[in-house]
Amino acid sequence: MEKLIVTAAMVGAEVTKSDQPHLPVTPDEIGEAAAACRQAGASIIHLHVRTDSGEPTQNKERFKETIEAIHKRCDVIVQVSTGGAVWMDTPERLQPVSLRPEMATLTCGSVNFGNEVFRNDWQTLKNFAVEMKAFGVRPEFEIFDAGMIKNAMQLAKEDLVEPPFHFDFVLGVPGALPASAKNLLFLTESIPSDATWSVAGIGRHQLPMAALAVTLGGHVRVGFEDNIFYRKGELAQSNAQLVERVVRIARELDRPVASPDEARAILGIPRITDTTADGMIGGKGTT
Ligand code: KMH
Ligand code: ZN
Repeated sequence: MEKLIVTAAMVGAEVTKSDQPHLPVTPDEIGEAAAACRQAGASIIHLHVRTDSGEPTQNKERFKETIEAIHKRCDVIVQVSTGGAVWMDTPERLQPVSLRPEMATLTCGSVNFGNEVFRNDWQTLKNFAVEMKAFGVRPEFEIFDAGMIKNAMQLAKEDLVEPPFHFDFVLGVPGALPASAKNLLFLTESIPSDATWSVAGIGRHQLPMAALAVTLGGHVRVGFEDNIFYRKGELAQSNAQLVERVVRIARELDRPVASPDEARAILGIPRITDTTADGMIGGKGTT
């Protein structure tokens, strides 16, 4: 089995400080939390950012400042969210892609999202793929329901995305595909055999889905975006605490954990060490 890639989804767009007092919000808080997750074994940070008052935003400058705060402290792969929040339109959601981060998410279809609808029609998918290709950003396909795999493969057929492909199965969102072993196996068997995948279980499903992925040879996403608890009735103390637990499980199961450079090799992302004119380290500079 490949080494295990652990992604920390530390912020998200929905959780508030009143839900989870340890939620990192400012660029410095996010930078510190990323360094702690890296120390614990995470190699990718799935990144959302917030305004000073804690609202989700896709503001390019805020992303730039936050990515700098992360890379000042550690060498993780930054994967920017293009999902943003459900009410955001395409231009707003796409803003951080022009910073040329190493990765960005690409949600592969529309889905009910609790009481809301997370809209990603076919034209939106194509726009996102074209933009990511133009800026040399590696997409991670976000799969909330089984039919979304077909859309991802259609993007490939139209040459809008290039292999190697990496999928993230987000399971257990109310209104989308439930988190179960059967569903996870079905999804893993529905993607190309040379693709890589991770799983993000929502809420109480985070831990069992992570343990399954460790044993099946997949990769894992944990963090407050998907789950704020350590166990039933007990809030987690930090994002790093959730990463540490997965790393302990992997260690017990003899699955070594990937460093950021090892994760880059597994995902086929070139290692870029340049410090660009505007000081971005690890990414590919800004426009
Ligand atoms: N906040 C969700 C509506 C992503 O980051 O790409 C979408 C989301 C997916 O979080
Ligand atoms: Zn997200």
